[in-house]
Amino acid sequence: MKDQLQALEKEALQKVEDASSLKELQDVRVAYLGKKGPITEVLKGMGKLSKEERPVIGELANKVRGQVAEAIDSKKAGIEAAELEKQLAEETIDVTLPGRPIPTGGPHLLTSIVEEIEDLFIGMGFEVREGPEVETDYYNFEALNLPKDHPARDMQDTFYITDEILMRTHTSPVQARTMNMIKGERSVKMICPGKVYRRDTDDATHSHQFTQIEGLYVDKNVRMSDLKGVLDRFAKQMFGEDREIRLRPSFFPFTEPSVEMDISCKVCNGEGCSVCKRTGWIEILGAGMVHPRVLKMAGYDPEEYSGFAFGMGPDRIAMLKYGVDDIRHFYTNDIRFLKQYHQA
Ligand code: 2NL
Repeated sequence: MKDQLQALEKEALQKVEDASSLKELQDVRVAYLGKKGPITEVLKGMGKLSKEERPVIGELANKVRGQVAEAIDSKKAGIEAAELEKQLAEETIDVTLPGRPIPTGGPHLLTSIVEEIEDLFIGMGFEVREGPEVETDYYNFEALNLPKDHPARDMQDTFYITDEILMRTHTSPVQARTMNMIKGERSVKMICPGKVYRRDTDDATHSHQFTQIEGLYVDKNVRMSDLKGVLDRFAKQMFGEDREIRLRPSFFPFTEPSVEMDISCKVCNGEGCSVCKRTGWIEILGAGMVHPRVLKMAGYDPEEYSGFAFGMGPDRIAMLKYGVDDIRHFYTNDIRFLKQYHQA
């Protein structure tokens, strides 16, 4: 029995030695020290032993049990330490590796253009004002000399919320509201950028939602030559000091007289090319002297005050300045398009 126990001890210690994982070690523990293990089996046969032998074998069995348990515990600690080492080694962070780039955004091309135009007019003493995109029929049309039956309303069909409330078709209502607020008590010199809406079918040059910047200067003795001077400065600063402007007669219900402004073509310098459709000129904006009826509705005495106004589309200006061939690029948010215009 003694030999049996000693052989078991040797065998168990060897298995502990060979175990290479916590699972294998646990299997050894169950196999040798468990209730159905061989040591327990040996002890069951103790009844056949003599009185003198019993304590000797009992002691030996407990000693073997203790040795094996101890070997298992120390091996377990060893395996655990090794596993921790391995895990730490695997999870080592190399702090000298380059960081992953964090993608950063930038202003949208239209935002940049609008801000550039704002800065330019602020430099000439204009203030920037914004107003609601959901407007009343009164401020969007009536106050701008577009009464309910006016044929020019057809060109500015829009999205109606109710019969009297609509998505604004231009930013002029912001100017009408501002004049109304001041009630003819002092001059107004402002620009108003913002989103506007038209009931249009989207294509390369039309969008049901686009941007507009309008300008207004109302004071005593404002003349057409003031308009021409301001627009000339704008054109040169925006498109290059070597640009020329030209005013052609036009019509808007809210200005009289009305003009359309062209700039000399930058591509061919006025010679005529495909960009300017062989005319040497490119249309940039519409303008005119504020219609006396518009001044009067806003609370100004047209005998005392006069003013000029203009309106332009930053979408079109951005397309011309950067050679963008489809207005929809501004609104489909394809990152490959937008990224080209991120300034450093
Ligand atoms: C264009 C033409 C224009 C105006 C807008 C205006 C505003 C008030 C009074 C008088 Cl409150 N006029 N705005 C005047 C002339 C032309 O826009 O082609 N825009 C894209």
